[in-house]
Amino acid sequence: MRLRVGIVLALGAALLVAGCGGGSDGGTEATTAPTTGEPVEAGATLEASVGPGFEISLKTADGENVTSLPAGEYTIEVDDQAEIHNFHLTGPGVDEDSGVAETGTSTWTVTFEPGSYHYQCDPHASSMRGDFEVTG
Ligand SMILES: [Cu+2]
Repeated sequence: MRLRVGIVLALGAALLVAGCGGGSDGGTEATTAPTTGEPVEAGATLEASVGPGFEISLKTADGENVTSLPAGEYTIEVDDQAEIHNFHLTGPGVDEDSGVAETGTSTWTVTFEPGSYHYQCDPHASSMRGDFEVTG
């Protein structure tokens, strides 16, 4: 028993030393990955959501808020969860609106060109809004 504990401690000490060595050469696994998620590629499916509360969002499949995208064609799955809100997406070549009174899901196919895009709920545009950039 005593011997076994000694071996475990020795192993632990060896791992600690190895861990320190890795860190000092700027190690690979120890580095904390940035939390920006995978880069989105053209052709991806995005998820637009509005309601049921005063919430609106456009997210990637990974659940990250969309802030910039490469130009190209995208599929947007829209989930409009309230009769008092709409999801209205505008920008170069795009003007899609889920309708305030309408609810439910729909799928849009859009082509984003380089420039600034904006989405909002029209009745609550001062607070329910978002923007993203499309790069060439
Ligand atoms: Cu609204």
